[in-house]
Amino acid sequence: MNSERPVILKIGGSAITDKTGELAAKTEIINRLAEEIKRADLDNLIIVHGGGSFGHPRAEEYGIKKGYNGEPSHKVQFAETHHVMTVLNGLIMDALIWHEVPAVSIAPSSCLITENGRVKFFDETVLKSMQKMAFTPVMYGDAVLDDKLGFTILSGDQLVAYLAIKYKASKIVIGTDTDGLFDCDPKTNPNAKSYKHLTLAELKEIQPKLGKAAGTDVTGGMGGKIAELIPAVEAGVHVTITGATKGLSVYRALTDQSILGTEIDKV
Ligand code: IP8
Repeated sequence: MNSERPVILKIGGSAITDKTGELAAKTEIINRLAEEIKRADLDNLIIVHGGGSFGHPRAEEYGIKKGYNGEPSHKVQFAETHHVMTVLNGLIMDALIWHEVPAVSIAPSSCLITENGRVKFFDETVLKSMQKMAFTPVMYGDAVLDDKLGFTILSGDQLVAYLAIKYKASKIVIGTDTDGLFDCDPKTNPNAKSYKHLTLAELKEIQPKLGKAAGTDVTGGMGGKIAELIPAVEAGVHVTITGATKGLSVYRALTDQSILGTEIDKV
């Protein structure tokens, strides 16, 4: 029986895929992250990954987030958007299992329904049993059914915050493609200044200024992702944002060591 509060790791789609391409996985990074997750050896870890160049281009092209348009072909497009997420998920599962992490995939579209894009119903039965047996559940941003819209896109970040609040997570670790949050885009501005530590009040102040993603992102780039995390920070969950593309950052964050990145606390 596992009674520890969970750690929730979000692996950003921008870190594990090339978001300027389509269906372009960065398998070396996925593999190294799996190695770091194994090395961290956490009993109560929940992993959530993003869509990157798998989910986002399809979701954008087919207008999945806006909801069902009544055409039978739109349902096939919903199915395809969900399916490409399972393909990316499969690559991550391959790497985790290869590294002997007891990882089992849980598709959000099979246990969760939203209402106007917000989580309304979540059947936690399987997730809880997995946690009791110290499996590592792996979820992801997904195309999901929606009570009002027919279907929509659930971002991995909304899911992370939802799970963190529901299960009183000890912390959230976000592995992304930059070393934390910056005052401007570090990829285009060499003078970008990183935030080492932010309080909730400071986070709320900078959130509207945070940039859009490079490539297609139907869930709003870094600004949208941080907006989703704010309720978890409000609930007192510590958040660490670090670079997943650099070796050992995620391992260090998972094992409470100092990292290059941004630490966020309520006060
Ligand atoms: O990358 C979006 O998840 P995110 C998932 O966490 C899809 O925003 C299907 C676009």
